[in-house]
Amino acid sequence: MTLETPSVPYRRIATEEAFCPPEMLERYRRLIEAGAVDDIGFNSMWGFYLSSDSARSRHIRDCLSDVDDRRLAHMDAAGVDMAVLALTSPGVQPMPKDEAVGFAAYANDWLADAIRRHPTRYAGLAACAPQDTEAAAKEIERGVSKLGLNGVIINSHTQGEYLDDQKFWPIFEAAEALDAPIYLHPNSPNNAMIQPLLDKGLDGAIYGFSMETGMHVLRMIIAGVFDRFPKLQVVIGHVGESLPFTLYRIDYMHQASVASGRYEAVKPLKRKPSDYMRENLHYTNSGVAWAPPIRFLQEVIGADRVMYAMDYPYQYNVEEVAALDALPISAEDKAAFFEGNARRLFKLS
Ligand code: 1DF
Ligand code: MN
Repeated sequence: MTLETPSVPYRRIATEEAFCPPEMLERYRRLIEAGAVDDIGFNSMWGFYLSSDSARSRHIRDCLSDVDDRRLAHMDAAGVDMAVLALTSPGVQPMPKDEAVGFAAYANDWLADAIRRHPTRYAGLAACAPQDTEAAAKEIERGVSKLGLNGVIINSHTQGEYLDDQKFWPIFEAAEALDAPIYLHPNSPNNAMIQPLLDKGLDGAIYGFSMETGMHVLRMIIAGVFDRFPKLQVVIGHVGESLPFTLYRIDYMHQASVASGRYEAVKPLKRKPSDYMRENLHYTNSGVAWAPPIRFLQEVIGADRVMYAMDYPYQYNVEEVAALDALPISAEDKAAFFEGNARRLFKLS
């Protein structure tokens, strides 16, 4: 295999790479046509990507389900040695409960087959259906222990519900027990928050995704998820969905809320919000091939928690890899970013 990008003293492992079995887009099409999903963001985004004739939409449709020649050629052209694949957002989460449980298992089997065909190029995350928490915990166990998957993908809210609700905590229990990280990937903002974003085209990856997912992580921290599951590791993309930039203010205002007793839901935590952000979260640069926020993350969080991601096929730009190869950081931090941190966290051999 010859890479078109220069050879470098590390392997490039991309960690937020989307796929889906072809049947999933067919199911999305049917659900949308039947008006069966009460989710404005889902209907808007997938209604568009499934019907639009734009080059971007066609690229997304063509690439998502190809985990053989086309994707490998794209990875080769970009110099990506290995991709950690995850069921594209919002995965099974908008589906009716029973359908979601069945399709998560199907998608995990499909993914495991792809990894078996290309074991040096792919690893993957297990999907689950939070709609049925007990089934989700079992599927996580099956995905990691039996299929050999490397973690869990959850595409943020499930029909407007967030994982800080204790009914979902068996999912955390399973992930923590298996030492399997949970990638909390964006979803469109739910119906209660999407309208003023949608009005100006801000609901998606441009801004709404980060708002929604950053809020989801904060809800989990505030609810005490990491006091209850201290070994749990959650991965967030898009340079931490912009959260680390406001870390000082989050600590300050959280403490102020606790001290003044303003909110019933804001109870004292064992540690500061920023402590969980440094010890229970890992971060990827997905979608952000830009040195300043990556270096900022490495400075305030730690270079051992910041990993490379491309966000294929939504953001496939070969030049971004060269820009990241040129990051003005130490050789050691760069190797950790592209390879070492992902190897350690996802247990890649
Ligand atoms: C988009 C972006 C869609 C990302 C995604 O999944 C996604 C997009 C449906 O641009 O519409 O994962 N992303 O992570 O940036
Ligand atoms: Mn993504």
